[in-house]
Amino acid sequence: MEKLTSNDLIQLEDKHGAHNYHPLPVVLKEGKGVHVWDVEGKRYYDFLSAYSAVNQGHCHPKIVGAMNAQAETLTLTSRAFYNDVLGVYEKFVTEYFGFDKVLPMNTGAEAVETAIKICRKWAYEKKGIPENEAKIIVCENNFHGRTTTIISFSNDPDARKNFGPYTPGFIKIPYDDTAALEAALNEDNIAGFLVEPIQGEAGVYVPSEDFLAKAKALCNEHGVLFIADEIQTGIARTGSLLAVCGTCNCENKCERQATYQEPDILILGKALSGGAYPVSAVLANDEIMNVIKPGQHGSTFGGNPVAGKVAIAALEVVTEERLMNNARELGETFRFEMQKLVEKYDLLKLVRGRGLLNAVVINDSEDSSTAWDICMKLRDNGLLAKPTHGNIIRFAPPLVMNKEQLMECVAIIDKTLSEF
Ligand code: IF1
Repeated sequence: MEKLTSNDLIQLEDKHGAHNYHPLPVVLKEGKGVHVWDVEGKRYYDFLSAYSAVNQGHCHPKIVGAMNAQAETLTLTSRAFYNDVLGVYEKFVTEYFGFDKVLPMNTGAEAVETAIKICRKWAYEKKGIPENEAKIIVCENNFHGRTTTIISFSNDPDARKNFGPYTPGFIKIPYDDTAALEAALNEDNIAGFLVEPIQGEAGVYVPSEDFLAKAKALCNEHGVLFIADEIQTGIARTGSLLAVCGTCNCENKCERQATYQEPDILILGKALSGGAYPVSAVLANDEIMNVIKPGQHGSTFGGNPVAGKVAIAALEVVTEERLMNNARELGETFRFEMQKLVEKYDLLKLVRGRGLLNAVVINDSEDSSTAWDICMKLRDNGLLAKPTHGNIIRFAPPLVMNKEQLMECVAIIDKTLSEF
């Protein structure tokens, strides 16, 4: 079979695949660390990291090694039987994040759905909310996944239009608005508050320093579960193990620092596997997690041996390679350098973010193609990034990047902007 070019492969996807994405026109063939290569052999810096799933870098040898070894031994037993990996993984991950129990799933959306089910069941069986009356507070401009229930509480028209009828039982408040949260908490039958510690897809909105602490305290006061969706912000991306840790600079794991707002339910995904395999997880303590009894929730692949081994390796890499500290230090450097470009180019309006989850806002209208055009030029200059909504470009390289590579990327961004 003759070698397929990038265009051949784009045509294949266009003809045979659903058109549920509009990718940047680049066809990737290989990844290693902070780099990816296209079909023609051109090398790029990856500044998206598969939406923060590849925090540990592409094809990390320790993670791939763990996956391959388990894949040749036992890939899947289902939960109809026990296996020799799941319990070991469950102990590892619950101790790593400091919770009694974990419910293992596969994708982020499945984990969010699982958290919603646990929260509702807890509300009926522990809090005494009348059945089918539980309400969960969410934030405007949230992104928690693409299932019908999750898009039911989205306000993004693209994510929800013509997918009705919608799941009831959700109340929306503005993000980072403690007063609105307090008002909503005073309504009847509130079971939980589901929140992204930083709103990723909305455009990397970092809330006020005290928002999460106040939200957690208010939820405690009202007997409502504080549910943190750390699928994108977790696993060292924001410069600490979890974004709910606020400003703590944990060396290896989340010490119980003053700023650490322990969620009642913690939702993880993406970099939990380093991008090697679909692994997600819901963590909670016994008084919440034990509402789930045998036969009440599950998944064919949830907690499979490959996922367990991959996740252990992925989390060990975070600790061994001090990715929290690297993300924190490089993130500060990146925002400092981007601020200089904001002052240099009126094309850049502002830079914001925490750790290595950052975004720049382009000084043009939401519906202009400028952000896209800049990403196309960045691609030509060897750096891959993609706009989120309209005029915002997210910059999120793998957390294994070093300072020299980061400065080379800053130079690429500078050069690209000078070409506009
Ligand atoms: C897409 C971005 C979107 C997430 C948070 C749950 C999920 C995600 C905070 C669901 C997934 C992905 C999905 C992907 C693009 C990307 C994304 F914000 F990361 F950029 F869409 F908003 N909670 N985010 O970020 O996890 O089921 O995908 O494993 O759907 O286009 P999933």
